[in-house]
Amino acid sequence: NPIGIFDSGVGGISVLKEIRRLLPAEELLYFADSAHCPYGVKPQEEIRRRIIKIADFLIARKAKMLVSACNTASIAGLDFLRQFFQVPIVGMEPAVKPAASMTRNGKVGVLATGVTVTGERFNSLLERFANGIEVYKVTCPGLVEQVEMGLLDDPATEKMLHRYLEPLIANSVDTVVLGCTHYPFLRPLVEKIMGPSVKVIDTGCAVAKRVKQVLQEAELQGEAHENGTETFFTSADPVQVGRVINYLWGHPVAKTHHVEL
Ligand code: DGN
Repeated sequence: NPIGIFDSGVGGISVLKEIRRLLPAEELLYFADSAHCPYGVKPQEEIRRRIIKIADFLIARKAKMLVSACNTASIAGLDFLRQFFQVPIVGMEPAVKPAASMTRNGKVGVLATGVTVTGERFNSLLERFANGIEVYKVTCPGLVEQVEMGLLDDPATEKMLHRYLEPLIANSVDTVVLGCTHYPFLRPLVEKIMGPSVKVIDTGCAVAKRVKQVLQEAELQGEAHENGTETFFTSADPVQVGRVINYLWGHPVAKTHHVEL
């Protein structure tokens, strides 16, 4: 049976890539809720309504496990989702703990959506792991939309990032957390703007490891086929979203299917 992975849009493909790298034999379903993107400015109730529908859809397609490849959805609704579904559910959380142990000057920047950085789960991360560390939170309106359009290397995207990263540079932050799954696609730009002495971290790889571990613990690993498959779904225009998915995934995807939820 497949693993069901979802995000508000195409950002979660950064996590999908890590999962594929660690689990080459698994069948992967990916749902991009592009018609309702971005989640980062929506009320919690609305995000919860969306992810319940998506989870229902993926479970109906026999998903043996769910991965919320979206920090916003994870912060807003992971515990909520767990009340309704029996399958294991893995979610994202900004890499506050690794950042706190990596910083040398005690100054860390977190790039994430408004919902993520105001969420209770995020505050509890800060309380648990970032004692004595100065954490600069930066919400980045418009950045997710640039990635949704596949504009990774665009002058407008770079300009926007410059504006968002400026306060971090001004405060001599030495570690930057990419707290939204869309942002790893902008890592080269972030690194270019922040300069070589600043560390940039995200949680895609850690989450993929967790997915593998949970599968093993629950004895849910797939048969060792030669190659797993990926199937892509979107709530928006499949041609347009499919084009960006192809670009971000790195090689052509057979087809992106439209699903109205
Ligand atoms: N990719 C999502 C995240 O990790 O938070 C959110 C993007 C959005 O919908 N704003």
